[in-house]
Amino acid sequence: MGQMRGKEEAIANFKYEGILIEERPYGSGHINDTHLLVFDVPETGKVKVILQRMNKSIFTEPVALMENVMNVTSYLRERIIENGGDPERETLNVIPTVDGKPYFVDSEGEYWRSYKFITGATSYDQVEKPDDFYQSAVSFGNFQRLLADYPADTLHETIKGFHDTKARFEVFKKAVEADVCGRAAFVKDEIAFVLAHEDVANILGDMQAKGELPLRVTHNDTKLNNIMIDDKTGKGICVIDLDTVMPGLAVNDFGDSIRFGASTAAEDEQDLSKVSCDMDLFDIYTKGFVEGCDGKLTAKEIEMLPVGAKVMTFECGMRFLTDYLEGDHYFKIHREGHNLDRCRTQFKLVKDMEEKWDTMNAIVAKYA
Ligand code: ADP
Ligand code: GN1
Ligand code: MG
Repeated sequence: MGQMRGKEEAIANFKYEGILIEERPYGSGHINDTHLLVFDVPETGKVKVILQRMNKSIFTEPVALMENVMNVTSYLRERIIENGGDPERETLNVIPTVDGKPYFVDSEGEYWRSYKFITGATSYDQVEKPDDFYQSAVSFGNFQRLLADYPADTLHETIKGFHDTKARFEVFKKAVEADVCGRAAFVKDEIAFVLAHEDVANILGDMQAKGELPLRVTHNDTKLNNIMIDDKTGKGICVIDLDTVMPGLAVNDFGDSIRFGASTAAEDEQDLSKVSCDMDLFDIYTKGFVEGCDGKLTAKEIEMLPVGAKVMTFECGMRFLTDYLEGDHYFKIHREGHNLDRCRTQFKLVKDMEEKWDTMNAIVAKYA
């Protein structure tokens, strides 16, 4: 009820033109509430926009988050114009409120923001054509390259320790101990799997602490459905979902893409026999990412790309399992046991990667 009213308030307070003719929930993100609005604008015709209620329990500082988004998108806009690109389609464009703010706070204290809709492009939940995956790799690589000189220390850390896998391992152990929903007994195998992989939780943090991996401005949520692919040219045109742009590790941006896009099945597939890490897709993504970063990655970073894939997949599975144990308060679920299903696909992928480890390293070596 409250959310309904909040949405109407938000619609009335953003600087929109024309008459609202359609609105519906949109996309398959796990975090924000996304809506598509369609306006009929005199002389222009139909204009679509994205309206999102930001997830305030996850992003506890929405104002700082929107400051990041504004700063990063204006920076990208300049780079895109310098390169002769189209800033209306190649980066997110925030629609301000009538009083010029990048967000709106409704009467219940919920935060809303709105983006111009990127038309003529699609965000895919699963790889349909291998080239789409290649395009997403080039786009995420380019994103990192374009932001290589961005003053990283001016970015707010929107979620503290977001990819601190070691810290997430500790949180996981606490969730098992607390077992607030009495679910631990049903997931003994999955818990044992996590505990047996403590080394995976530590490896990247340890290397970063020793200065073996540089901190860069990274996206940190590099799912295939966070890239818009042009319907006509098939090119990756825009990186979206900028909530987690923060200093991070390049290998994690690579890895998160692999865990989602190189899987032969959906993230929540229940038939685990369908889930594996496709080595052709792994190859294609590696090629695109290394090309997109265009010489910016160190030899060590390239060497550690397979580790990034394994760590991000392990971490994500552990996060899903933690959320299952804690009563599904973080990721949106659409059925009973949804987070457990998601956890199981991730652990199946980790096992599969362990079996294909030599192949993965050999593929990466080709592009080093
Ligand atoms: P979440 O953090 O919940 O994943 P996203 O910002 O990724 O939220 O948005 C969810 C989905 O909405 C995206 O996967 C994409 O399909 C769609 N979307 C978001 N922003 C735009 C945009 N500017 N233009 C077109 N589609 C968009
Ligand atoms: C969330 O927001 P979305 O759906 O793109 C999550 C990612 C996870 C992903 C798993 C802010 O991504 O970290 O990898 O779900 N985003 C946040 O699908 O936690
Ligand atoms: Mg998203």
